[in-house]
Amino acid sequence: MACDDETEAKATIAEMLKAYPTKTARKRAKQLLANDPEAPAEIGANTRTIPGILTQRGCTYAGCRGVVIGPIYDILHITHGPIGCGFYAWATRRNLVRPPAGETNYLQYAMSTDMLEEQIIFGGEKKLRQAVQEAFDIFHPKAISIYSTCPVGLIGDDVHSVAREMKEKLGINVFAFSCEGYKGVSQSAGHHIANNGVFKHMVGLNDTADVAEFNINLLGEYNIGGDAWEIDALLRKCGIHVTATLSGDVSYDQVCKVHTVHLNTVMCHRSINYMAEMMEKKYGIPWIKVNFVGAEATAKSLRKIAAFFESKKLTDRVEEVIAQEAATLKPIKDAVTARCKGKKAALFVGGSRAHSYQCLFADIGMEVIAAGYEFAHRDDYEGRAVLPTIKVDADSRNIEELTVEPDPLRFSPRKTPEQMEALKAGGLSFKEYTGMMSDMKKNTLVIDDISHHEIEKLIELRKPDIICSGIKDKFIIEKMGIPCKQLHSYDYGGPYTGFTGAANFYQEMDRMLHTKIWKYVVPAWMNDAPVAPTHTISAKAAPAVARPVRDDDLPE
Ligand code: CFM
Repeated sequence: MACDDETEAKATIAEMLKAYPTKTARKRAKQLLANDPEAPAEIGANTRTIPGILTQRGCTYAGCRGVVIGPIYDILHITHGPIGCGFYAWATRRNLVRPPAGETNYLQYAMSTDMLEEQIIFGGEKKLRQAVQEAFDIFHPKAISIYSTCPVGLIGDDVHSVAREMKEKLGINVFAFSCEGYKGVSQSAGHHIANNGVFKHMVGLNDTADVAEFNINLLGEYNIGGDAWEIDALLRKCGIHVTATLSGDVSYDQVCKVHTVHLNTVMCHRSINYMAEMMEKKYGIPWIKVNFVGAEATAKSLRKIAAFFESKKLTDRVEEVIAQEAATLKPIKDAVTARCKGKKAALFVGGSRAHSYQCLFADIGMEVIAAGYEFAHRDDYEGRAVLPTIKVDADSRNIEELTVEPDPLRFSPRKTPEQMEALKAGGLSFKEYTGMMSDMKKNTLVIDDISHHEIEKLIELRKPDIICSGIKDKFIIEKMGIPCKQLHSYDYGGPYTGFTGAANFYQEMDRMLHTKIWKYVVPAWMNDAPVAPTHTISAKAAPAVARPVRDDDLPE
């Protein structure tokens, strides 16, 4: 049966749901769909994970401290909470930095108030105050940022008052985030909280713009594996200046002047669309969605930026760079395409890359049979057009929506309404993201917040040649004989953005798909004697498809 067949897609979904209790199956059914690119169906997204399904998701603290603000290298980040939360935020995300000589970099440190039982019972504000003072005395940073973890919210420490008090006392910028892990259904809530905090406490503090003819910010790019460096180098070649990348390899001072640029470009819509919107309302900076993952996508994004500036000089330069880069890439792309064309990939990651990385697979003729996000919202799947129809539930109501007004002095639209209309008429879309589903083929599988069980079923029924995922399922997938590429950390690889990054990724896929090692992988459960003392099962009797032995495999 062809893999784009509707019956097969629905049968796969039914098979995935079969193992669940009725109520769980009913809830999960809203999050598993056979895709229709012409009319993306409503997907259940950004809702609570069903306990026990083994989610890939992270917590709100991870989204705030770990994802959006953590990469700002010269802010001193202090986790207010038990030591485990601080420890697990220590250098675990590969957001690389290369500060200019003489600049400070605190990213190698993990600072925590090391909250103990005593603070849980009697309150932790005193210890937080001491920690901020101690950190200041040792490091003298430009800014200190405080992050609340779950117990802080439960006992009610007022971290914001401590921040205000210490800001006044020390004379540096000190601000706090109520980003307790439980605050939202995933790390996505942490992104929103972080966006609000960056906007309130940093954006707008320095009005001196960089001197550049084409001056932009790159929002939602975190320099994992050096991705932001790759994009920056490419933009520089074209003559486009980046004031700040939020928040890959970026300094506090750069963030303070992000409101001075001509244009905001948004890479990861999920984590930072709030900031793009707020900057447009307050300062008049328009934003466009870009994607520098994939050669075709990169070329398209460069052309979009050039179109905004309406400069022949820039357009010509961009075309020249695209032609040069594409020519260098072509032999690699052709060689890899010849070897990988038609191979099947599945992607389950985050709130952005499950979509953007499909462009790289398309470049080399690979087929994406299934994809899903961990924590994205409906607009990331179905497109921003659905925003007004998304129901605000109790969980999203938990997160503050800032009321933003045009700045009385600094609001300055970068283009006149007539210019904007002309640009739109010419095909440039602003404030728009069409979502993942419209770019996926009909009847491919779309699965939100996938569980381990569903991944196992996908492998069993649809036999993808490679899965892109994260650390929580990588080794389960590989023990089943399927190569797994981590798309969060890149498994020590990368960069994968721009043209050079695309070449890296194509070659990595080629290596992973063609190494012979996968043939030798025999899952442990296919050979090992069962643990159950009263039953035996031989390798011969084991199921043909590799999966853990279940109760109903065993004799009565
Ligand atoms: Fe955006 Fe990201 Fe992602 Fe993300 Fe993340 Fe990430 Fe990600 Mo891991 S900001 S949504 S919260 S592109 S850390 S750099 S890889 S899950 S797909």
